[in-house]
Amino acid sequence: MISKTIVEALNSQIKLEANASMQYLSMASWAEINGFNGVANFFFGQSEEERMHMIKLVKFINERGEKAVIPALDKSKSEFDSLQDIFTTFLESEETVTNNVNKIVFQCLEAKDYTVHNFMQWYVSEQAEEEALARTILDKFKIIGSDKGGLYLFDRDIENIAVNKE
Ligand code: OFO
Repeated sequence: MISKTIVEALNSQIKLEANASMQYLSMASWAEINGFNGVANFFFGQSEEERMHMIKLVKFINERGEKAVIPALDKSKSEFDSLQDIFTTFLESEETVTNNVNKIVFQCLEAKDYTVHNFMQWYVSEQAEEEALARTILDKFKIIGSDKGGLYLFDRDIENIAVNKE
């Protein structure tokens, strides 16, 4: 039995993962249209991952005898100024998700719900990895700036980052 507060908190996390999945799909589509196929593949992959994170929560809630709520989603951002803008949005999105994960972990401790606390540790690690990835990529833009050759090479190299992640 999970407390009502914790069920609501977990359901809020479903919405954030779903929002992130759609946001990354929107970014993948923008990159594809603008000729950055490497970045497009990267975000198609990220979008799938976020969907998987969402489903993991849905199953966990339902398997514990509670009810997962499949939410209406926020409208994703679909216009971007540049690749740097895309990856800034990526980091901001991950930070939003991390804040909610941390909030839930705190609520679990308050409620002495160590089972959900344990389940949420997977999300804590995942968020640390994804924020680090977003920051590493954004650091590269400090070197590249808007140099076209640099952006071309970046788009080629990010496919390797995407492959290495799997
Ligand atoms: Fe769901 O892993 Fe980041 O947001």
